[in-house]
Amino acid sequence: MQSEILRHNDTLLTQHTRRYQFLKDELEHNGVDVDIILQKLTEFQIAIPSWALGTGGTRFGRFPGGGEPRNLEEKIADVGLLHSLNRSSGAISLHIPWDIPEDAQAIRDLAASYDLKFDAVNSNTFQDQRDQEFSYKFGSLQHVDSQVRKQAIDHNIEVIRHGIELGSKSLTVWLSDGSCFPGQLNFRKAFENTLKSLEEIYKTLPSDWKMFVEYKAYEPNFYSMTVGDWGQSLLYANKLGNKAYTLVDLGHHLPNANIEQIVSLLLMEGKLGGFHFNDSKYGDDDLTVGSIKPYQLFLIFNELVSGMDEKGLNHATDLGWMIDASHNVKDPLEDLLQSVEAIKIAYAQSLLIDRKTLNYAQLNSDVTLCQEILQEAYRTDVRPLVAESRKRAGGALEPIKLFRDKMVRQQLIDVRGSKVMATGL
Ligand SMILES: [Mn+2]
Repeated sequence: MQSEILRHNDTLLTQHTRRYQFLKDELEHNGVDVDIILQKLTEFQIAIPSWALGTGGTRFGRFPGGGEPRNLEEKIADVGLLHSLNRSSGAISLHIPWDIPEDAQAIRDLAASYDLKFDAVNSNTFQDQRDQEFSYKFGSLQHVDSQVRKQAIDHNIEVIRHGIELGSKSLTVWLSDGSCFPGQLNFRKAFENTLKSLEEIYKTLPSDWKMFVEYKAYEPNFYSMTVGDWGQSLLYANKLGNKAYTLVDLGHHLPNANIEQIVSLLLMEGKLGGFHFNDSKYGDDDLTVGSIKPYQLFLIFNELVSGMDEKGLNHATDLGWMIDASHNVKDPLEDLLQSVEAIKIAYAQSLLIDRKTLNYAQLNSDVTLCQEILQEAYRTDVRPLVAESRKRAGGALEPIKLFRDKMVRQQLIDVRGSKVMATGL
């Protein structure tokens, strides 16, 4: 692939250089250190979840596009391919039990051969597995029956064990627990049961691990969710201890929630642990990042960068960054390339915000100037900057173009077949 990337970059080099030089001159004229921004862009990696490599499903139907990965090894190969194209997808996030590694060392070696790390491992107590004794129909960690809770706790501990074998450093717990009808659940009891269960899991976390408590406003439960919003997640994270954090998934809020403010306050409290990127129009739509609300994504990155800088955090490594999207109509690999690109664009724009002047404008309650500063950054076409950082890291100037020119999907179909369906949502 490396020689093909070089050839591809050569054919686009003249055009790219012209665009990049124009932007660089503009930015440097405004006092921006372009090399520092390129460096930050290169370091910023976004993990790919193993369940996003197949065509996503809805509860109505699923239309696999062919060439989907048939096993964990092929999922790793797909993420490796993405990473070779964009040099920004250097980690994979596994889901247990869909991706149980049979030979952990072999899987580790395979991932390393693609320059991939293992991001958070994800437990699953939102489905019943064929061989499990008790059902999660009425919840898992919240369940009224202690035997069900114990089964769910043991599963999470097993997930941590798999993660340790792979070199992962965090566990993401997302619970579908809640209720569909008023009166079904004693809210306080459900919270207490969930907290006690999480404590049991937390106790087994290695000292250098983090636990992410992901919230979601609704679905599959439609009356209450036991970890329904950032307030509830923060309650759990605070009670559990300093290895527990809140995880924000962009699709898990009620409509029009001010996610950037949530992010800002969680960072202030030192409790923002990780991030799941996607986009949505109505609910948890799992659409391509930046496809519906790119300005919101930029405003979120504004708060992320501002909050991380205030705390002296490393943008690339101190929080967990992952895509969590998977839908029905696009080639999943092209979709992921678009998502990563959208994230990098929003990140680059947020690095261009004139924070000194913004601070001055805020202190003077100069509302107009505040908006001008934000939109000056947002309306800068930073694509040549993102492409330049990718080129310097050995990636392709236009990953999707190369993916198509090389007919990668057809090659995958030739090897894997047209009727395969990857495990996933
Ligand atoms: Mn998520």
